[in-house]
Formats: sequence, C-alpha cells, structure tokens
Amino acid sequence: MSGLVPETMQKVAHAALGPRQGDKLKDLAHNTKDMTPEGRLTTDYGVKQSTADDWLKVASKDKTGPMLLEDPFARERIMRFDHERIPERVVHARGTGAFGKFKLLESIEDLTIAPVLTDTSRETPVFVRFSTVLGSRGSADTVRDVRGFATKFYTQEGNWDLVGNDIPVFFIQDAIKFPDVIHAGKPEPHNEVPQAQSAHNNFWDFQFNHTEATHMFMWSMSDRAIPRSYRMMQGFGVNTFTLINAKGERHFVKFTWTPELGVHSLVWDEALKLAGQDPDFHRKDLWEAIANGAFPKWKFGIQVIPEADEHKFDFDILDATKVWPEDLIPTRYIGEMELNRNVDEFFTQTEQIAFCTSHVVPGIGFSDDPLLQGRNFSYFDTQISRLGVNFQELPINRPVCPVMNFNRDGAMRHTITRGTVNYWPNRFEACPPASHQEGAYVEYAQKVVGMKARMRSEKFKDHFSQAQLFWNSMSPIEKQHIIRAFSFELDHCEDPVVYSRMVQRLADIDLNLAQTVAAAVGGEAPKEGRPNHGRRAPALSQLEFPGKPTIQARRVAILIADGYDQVAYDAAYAALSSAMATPLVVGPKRSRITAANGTSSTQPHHHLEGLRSTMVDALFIPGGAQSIDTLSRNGRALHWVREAFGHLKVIGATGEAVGFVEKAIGLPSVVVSSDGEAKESYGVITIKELRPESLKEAVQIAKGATGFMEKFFYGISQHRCWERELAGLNDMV
Ligand code: HDD
Repeated sequence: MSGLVPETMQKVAHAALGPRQGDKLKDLAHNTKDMTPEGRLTTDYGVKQSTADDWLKVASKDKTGPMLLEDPFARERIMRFDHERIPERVVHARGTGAFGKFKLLESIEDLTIAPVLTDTSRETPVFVRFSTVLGSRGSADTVRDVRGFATKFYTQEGNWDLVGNDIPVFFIQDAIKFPDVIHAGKPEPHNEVPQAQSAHNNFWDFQFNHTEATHMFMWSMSDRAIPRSYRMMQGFGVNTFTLINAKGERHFVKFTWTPELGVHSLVWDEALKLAGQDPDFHRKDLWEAIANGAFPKWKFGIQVIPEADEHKFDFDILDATKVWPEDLIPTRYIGEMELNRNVDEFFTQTEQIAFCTSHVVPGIGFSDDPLLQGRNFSYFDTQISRLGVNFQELPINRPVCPVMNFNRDGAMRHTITRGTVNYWPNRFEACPPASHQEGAYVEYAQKVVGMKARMRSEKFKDHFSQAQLFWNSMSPIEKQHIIRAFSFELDHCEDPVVYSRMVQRLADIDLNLAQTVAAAVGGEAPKEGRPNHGRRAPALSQLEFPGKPTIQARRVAILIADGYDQVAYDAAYAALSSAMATPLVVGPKRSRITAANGTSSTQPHHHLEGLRSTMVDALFIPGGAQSIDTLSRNGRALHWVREAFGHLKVIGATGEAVGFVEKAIGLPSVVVSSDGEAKESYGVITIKELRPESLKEAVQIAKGATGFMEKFFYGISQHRCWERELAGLNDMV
C-alpha cells in the first residue's frame, strides 16, 4: 500500500476486525478507492488530463493571454469546489467519529426480542460520532459544553441509532422548546458572538427564565463539560425508551455507556488554553489512540423499570430533566463496545453520517417522553435538509441488511430498482409487508385515552430537587470547580439583570453556592435559600468512575536540553513505550540534542514553544548538569513545569532535575529530594539516580524495579494529583 493511505491505521484496524464488524466495512468497500501513483488524473467523467495546473488560455508570444471558458476540466474543478460545502449540523456541528464493534455479554431476552440485545454470539458493527453542541464545525474541541455521543448500530434487523450525550439529563422537557434553548446558547443574533460558549447574556437569561433547565445547567457547569478525552466520557441515551419482550410485555429503559478508562476531565485553565493551542485536541486524541492500538472501550448498561412501576417514583420517569438515581434503579451492564478503526475519509463518513432517534429495531420502542417524541420528528427532517431525501443511501448510512420498498426518486437517488410497479398492493405481490414471524416491527399496543391539550404532568414541575441531589452528590473538589465555572460564566455576562438574577437562582440549589458566586461576580448575595432535602446519589459524581489504572495512550513529555542524562532518559522512554503510553520528547529546539556522554543524541518531537504542557498528561525530566542549567535559564521551560504543576499533573524528576522542578514551582517544601529510594510528594516523584544496567532492565522498571517508575506510572494512571488541589498548592503557582 502506498504512503498515501496511512498504513499504521489500516494495519491495526484490520487486525482488530471481528467476523461481524467486517459486514459494514465490506459494504463500504464497494464505494472506497485508494489514491495510487498508478492512477491517472481524469475529469469526473473519466477523461484523462495532461495537467492540473494551467487553465486553457489563448497564448500570446510571452505565454500570457485570456483564459477560455471552453476549458471543461478547469470549469469542472472550480464548480465542484464551489459546491463542496453542505450545511453543517444546526447543533453538534463540531465532531469526530470512528468505527467499532458492539458485543453483547448477557442476553436480556427477559426484556426484549431485539437480537442485538439477546444474541450473545453476535458482534454488531457500530459507528460512533462524538461532538460538542454549540460551536460551529471549525470551533475548538475543549470548550465548556455538553458532548454528543451518538452510536449507529448496523444490526441485521436494520440500523439502530442511539443518539445520546455525556450528560444524562437535558435542558428542556418538551421538544417544542429546542429552538429556544439552542438560539439562547448559540452566538447572539446581532453580532454572532460568542463562538462555542455558554458564557454570555442570552444563555444565562434563558436559564433563569426557564427553571426546568436548572438540573442540566448544574451538570454543564461541572467537569463533565470539559472532558479530558472522548475516550473518558460516559454516554447516556437521556430519553426513556422501551423494551418489548416475546410475551408482549413492555419495560421502560435508559441506556448508558461507561468508559473503561474512567471518567476524567481537563482543568478549566487547561481547557481554555487548549482551545487556542490545539483546537483539535479531542479529535487528535481519539485518532491517535485508535491508530496506536489503544482501542477505547465502554460497558453498555441499562436501567429498567417495569411498566407497572411507572408512577412509583417522586419524579416522572418520562421527564428528560431527571436522572433515574442508581440507588433506586441500578444499572445492569450487559455488553461492551470497542472503537478500533479510524475513518478513511472525514467528509463521506463522519460528516455524512446521519443519526435519527426514530431509527430503532424490533424489540426497542419509544415512550411518551415529550422530548423524545419531538426528536423523532426533528432528526429525520434535519437530514433531509443537510444531506437530501436519499441520505440513507449514502454508504455510511445504509444498513447491512436488505432494504426494499416503494420510496423512489428524489435528488441524487443511487439505487436502481428494477420492476414495473412502485406501489402496494400490486398485481405481482412484489415487496409484500413482512409478518411478525419474519421480523416485522410491530408497535406496542398502548392504550391511550385523553383530552387533546397543551399540558405537562405535575411531576414535571419539580425543577429543583434533582439539581440539589446533583450538588449534594459532588465531592468537595467537584463543588469547587462548579463554583468557579459559574463565576467564569457569569463574569462574561455584562448585563447586571442576567448575573444578579442567576445568583438568586443558585440559592434554589444551595445558599453557600449562591453566596460564593455572588461575591465573585458582583451580584447581591441571597440571604435565604430553598430548603435542601439533603439526599445524595453517589453515582452522579464522576469520581465514582476512576476506570482501569492504566497509562495507555497517556501523553508524557520528556524535557531535555544538550547534556541530558542519557541513561535516565533511555530508561524512561523505554518504560513508557512498553506501557503503551506516548512519550513526547521536548527540547528548547527541534534539532538534535546531544546527551551528557557526548555520543548519544536524540531528535525531539517538539520544541518548548510548539508543544505546551497543556497537551500532555505528565512530565518527566531526566538530570544532566548542562541540560538542567540550560532549562533553568529558559523561561518557557520553567513555565512548562510550573503550569503542569498548576494543572495537577504528575511530574517525575531525576538527579539535577529535582532542583529544577523546585525552582520552577517555587514551593521548596513540596519537592522532596531523595538519595536512594524514589520519593513522592504531591505528585512530584523524585530520585537521585536512575541507573538500569541495560535497556531490558529499563523496561522492568515499569514493574517496580526501582520504585520510581512504579510511582510515576501510578500517579499518571490516577489522572491528576488531587491532593495538590486540596492543599491549595495549585493556586500558588
Ligand atoms: Fe439532538 C443532533 C443529542 C435533543 C434536534 N443531537 C444531535 C447529536 C447528538 C444529539 C449527539 C449529533 C448527532 C451526530 O453526531 O450527527 N439531542 C441530543 C440529546 C438530546 C437532544 C441527547 C436530549 C435528550 N435534539 C434534541 C431535541 C431536538 C434535537 C429536543 C429537536 C426537537 N439534534 C437535533 C437535530 C440534530 C441533532 C437538529 C442536528 C444534526 C442532526 O440532528 O443530525 O435534529
């Protein structure tokens, strides 16, 4: 294969394919071609062309002259280019996706007839698209926002689209309010400012006036809205769906994805900086992890309520602004999903994928959740405007099972359906409806009696209990982050009416929260708050999901300059690589850097200006007198360490580097120098000397040979050093 097609990606991808996942990829192969040096340049109508560089001209002596409209090749190129763009998604425009597989581990045939949820021998191909909500297609990845988590299951019974978010609740209860909540959040109408931000007057004006959003805005002010990686987010179907079993019984269900790597977030200062320093941070993170074979995985869970229990709770189970607390309705994990293949082309796959909540398979149904009902209308409609009426024929969208019906024509129809009839019933009995036994979708016979009216159930009117439940369930650190998030957001609202009223609203959740934010943003501090019911639901805290302790795909910078200690460097590099982390060597320059022994040298991946500490998870600095002397006199290097410390990142230092770390963060009591044994203090791990005899031994270090790497790796696997924040040390650098 030529270098035109990234080989690492393809190799890993094919190795990972299971028998069934191949179904969709085989299907896509019908429309896939590779760019090759053997292929020759042609027009779209197939005629070979001798140049891609010059428009046909009337040449004068000096070879200048007017261009001829006659040139069909030039015209085709320009006109095709003029029409390359399609409307971006009206929400969730910014996103990225990957292929994978879903494996059912436990049949739930007690609840549903859907084979994707009953047949454990199956492997179902999936495509997942992650996104932010408010920003346009070119906006930054790390903004504060809800993240979309949309999964298309290509089942043998048709496509099932589970279109969820990384937050389990929503801003509105009734779909009719969707244009309002989105208009309020999007850039303001008069000047189209701000981009991809909820920190503005209109967003918070709406939140105040629309109390049902209270629970959701607590989530969006929490760390859930600034994930470290798409690989480290939960996913929630949010809406209440139903499952129908062979006996015709119906259960209400909510669907959940829980990441193997745990739920982890950026810190706010990091998120802000990354938006400028690396706007594709999440997109690249997912791509690199998959390309390197560190495939992200999620457990698939369900929460189930029998139909008869619908009214047994103090909240309405059809209200999308409420969670089903896990202590009342535990999650049953029944399957897992792995993403293991990057796309071949962004536009035709990630951009053209079209999700519709209305697309479910037999055995899965809807509920009367008024948000879901409206969504079922909206998604299909939006795809028609975005992609055209034949959007389901696009390779990425078409099912892996047969499709046959009397839908015809429309712009860009591809399928050529042979036959003389295009209606039912017809004299040939062509394309008859399927029977139940043949697997037809049969709607659940739900008895409905009622008055036609615009209304809401009484329980929908409780807008504060679960907002309090969420706040009560947060750890002290999470609470602190929420306070800071409100303080940031309301500081960006210039209109005093907006921030003053919002501060009053916060007293409906917690008086201390409201008073602290009021002091920060300048609103009048409320004197009284709404009584708090005091209940907690621990699973709402993301700290309940630490995930598997691994450093796979974590980015670790190794800071060096000329004269670095090569033994420590080699040891760390080898140990990190063997643990499937990504070591990134960073120096004052990107040209080769020579080690203290004068013979070894290395080519850094980046220089200190190019890569920033925000882009890595941890930092390792080997000693070497000359190297450390250079780094100590380099403001950017000092800032690197100081910033990483402030962002609670684990820092490993050996030999002379220990003093350098101490100088950079300016907190002598924190950095413990060590003579022999490795020492750890507030996530700074130090050792005087890292001296393995050979590279082989270096790899063993990862298993604890000296204790240094063991401590360093453990620290990285814990994501951040929270003790530092609890002690207030991060605020001091
Ligand atoms: Fe939506 C896209 C998730 C409520 C209307 N939504 C969209 C995407 C996600 C969600 C993840 C991106 C899909 C992709 O990657 O292509 N939306 C949600 C969740 C909701 C929700 C979890 C609450 C439970 N959405 C919602 C409502 C409406 C819409 C109430 C309209 C009544 N959503 C849309 C849309 C989008 C969309 C306008 C834009 C692009 C698209 O559908 O394909 O139709």
